[in-house]
Amino acid sequence: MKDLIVCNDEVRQALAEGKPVVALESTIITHGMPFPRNVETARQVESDIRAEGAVPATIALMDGKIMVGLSDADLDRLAQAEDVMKCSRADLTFALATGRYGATTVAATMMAAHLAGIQIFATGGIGGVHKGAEETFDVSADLDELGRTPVCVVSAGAKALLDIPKTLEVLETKGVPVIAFGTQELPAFWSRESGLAAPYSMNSAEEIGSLLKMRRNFPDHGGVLIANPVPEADQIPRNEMTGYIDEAIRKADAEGIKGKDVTPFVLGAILDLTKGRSLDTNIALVRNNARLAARIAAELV
Ligand code: PSU
Ligand code: MN
Repeated sequence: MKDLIVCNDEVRQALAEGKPVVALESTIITHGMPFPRNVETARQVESDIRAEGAVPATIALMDGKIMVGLSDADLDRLAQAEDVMKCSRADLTFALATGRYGATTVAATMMAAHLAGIQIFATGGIGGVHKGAEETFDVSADLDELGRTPVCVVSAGAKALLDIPKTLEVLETKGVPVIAFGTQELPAFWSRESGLAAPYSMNSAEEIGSLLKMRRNFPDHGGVLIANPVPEADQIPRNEMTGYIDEAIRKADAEGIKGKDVTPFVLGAILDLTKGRSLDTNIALVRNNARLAARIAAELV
């Protein structure tokens, strides 16, 4: 395992010295945002984390290795490579064994972060139970990973293109505490509101830190999901978003999009329908999550 995980110097040193480190995923770069704003955002989010006094560790699979902390050159290679695999738990070893480039989803990033000794991970939105899952069985491996791997994931909640009530039910079944930050309501990614109460609410990084310290006594308890609402100024309100999401899902159904292609396709369709506004919101919420994750990481050192 030691040979499979390649931490860059900055991450290796921070982990050795017990400094705060925040993991970042790479599917958001390769499958979640268009070039070149994907790379600009990846760099911006890394510098947001540094500005809060933590070290960013962007995770991806390259040349048969789990890379933890990418150089500028690695990031460019990944963002511009064709045929980058979207890697969740089921795909991780396939990408490593074949030497393919793999972007890690929330699930695979949690696995890699845990192997590297990183406890906090910032992203945009998690995968969940898709609408119509009672027919398609499309339930993201992110939920299973949250149930088994002890990493705290800071997200902006679940996208309203998922079935949010069913997603909450599965998280509860798998024993994952879901904590809304600074609000009682579960945020819905582009929108601050979902119409659903969050199971729990906390108001400071310190409170979240104390929960995570408590969970260290229970190493088989899996992960924690933080749902941090997008800043007010950057949100697209729920009633407006619903129309775009329904239209994008209709398009995906009409074109027969299935399985792991659904989320990237729907995100792309929403980008067109909102004339790019959804991307600005997406970037704002990822940056907001990265800053909170860095503050939580500081509580754990
Ligand atoms: N949400 C976004 N952008 C993304 C994803 C989610 O706004 O790129 C990615 C994350 O990597 C997440 C994955 O883990 O989609 C979920 O995919 P699936 O539903 O196929 O498990
Ligand atoms: Mn899926």
